[in-house]
Formats: sequence, structure tokens, C-alpha cells
Amino acid sequence: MRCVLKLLSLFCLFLSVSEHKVIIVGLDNAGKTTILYQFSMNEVVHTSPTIGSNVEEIVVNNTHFLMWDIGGQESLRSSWNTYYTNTEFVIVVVDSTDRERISVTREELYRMLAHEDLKKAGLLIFANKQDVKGCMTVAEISQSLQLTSVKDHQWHIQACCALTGEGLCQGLEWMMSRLRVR
Ligand code: G3D
Ligand code: MG
Repeated sequence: MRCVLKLLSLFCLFLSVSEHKVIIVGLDNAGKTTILYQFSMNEVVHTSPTIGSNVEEIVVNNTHFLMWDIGGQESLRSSWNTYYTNTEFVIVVVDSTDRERISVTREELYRMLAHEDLKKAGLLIFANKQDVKGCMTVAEISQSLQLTSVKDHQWHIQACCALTGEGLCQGLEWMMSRLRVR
């Protein structure tokens, strides 16, 4: 019996070590759900505004990510923190065409980074919709989000286009590289 329990706890440990929890946040319309489905199915799906959350398991080179796509409308943002426990990576999706609301993203970003449950989480920012002419560049978004002032979290910003999938793999690779150096 003791042996069975030990095996069971080792198995649980294995599961908890091999699966990494990721939350995908950002304002509504940023492209979160499109990104999640690109990761999970490699195809463009027709999304509708997410009420609550979607979750998918993504496996890359034997590394399992459990990705939660959380609704970004203003009314839902206050409940983001219910998803934070055990989160290893936060993916913030920015609509690079939405200059008006980048300051709202910044406020939400710093509110999140200050949260106790995300103290150790890595931060990946996707500058999405890079296919749209005249959109903000990675440099502009970094500056607006004041990323150089983020010292207590590992972070990376990646340009992408969720419609074609361009840039998404590089983002995942950064996450994998963070896991390797732990
Ligand atoms: P959300 O989950 O963050 O709210 P969605 O966002 O994934 O639902 O995407 C919102 C809209 O942006 C969708 O358009 C989607 O097709 C579009 N979109 C997502 N990524 C990109 C991108 O990289 N480039 C462009 N041009 N559009 C993108 P609709 O028209 O379906 O509302
Ligand atoms: Mg959505």
C-alpha cells in the first residue's frame, strides 16, 4: 500500500513538473483566442468574444503547456486573478493597431505583475496584428509598456500575426528556453 502511494505521489509530481500553466491575457479583440487556436490546431478559426475562458493543452517537444485564454472585456478583467495560481507564464497579447488602449494594457500589465501569485511567472508579450499597415512596432509597444522597467520578471516581446501564425513559434521557443535554464 505504501509503495502504491509512493508511486502515485511520484506520478503526481511528474505530472506537475511536466505540465506548465500559461495564461493568455490582453484586452478584448487583441487576438488571444486566435493565437490559442493557432497553437492547438494550426488553423484560423472564426472567433467570437470569449465569455469566461477557453483552455487547450499544447505539446511542444514533449513539453506540455496548459494554456488558458481568458476573456478580456472590461467586466471580466477583475476576475483574471482567479486564474493566477501556479501560473508559470503570462502571455500578454497586444493589438498593435490599437494605439488608444495601449495605456489600458499597461495598467493591467503592472497590476498583474504586482500580484503575489505571479511573482515567479515569465512574461511573453505578443505584439499581434503586425500584418496591418501603420501598426505600432515592437519598439513602440515596448516603450509604451515601459518594459525596460520590468526587472523582477523574465520577459520577452515578440512581433506576430496570429492570422498566419508568423512569430508564434518564436514566442513558444522563448518559453521553452526559459524552462531549460531553470
Ligand atoms: P480576443 O480573443 O483577444 O478577443 P480574437 O481576439 O482572437 O477573437 O480576435 C479578434 C479579431 O482580431 C478577429 O477578427 C481576428 O480575426 C482578428 N485578428 C486576430 N489576430 C489578427 C492578426 O494577426 N491580424 C489581423 N489583421 N487580425 C487579427 P474578427 O473580424 O473575426 O472580429
Ligand atoms: Mg477571445
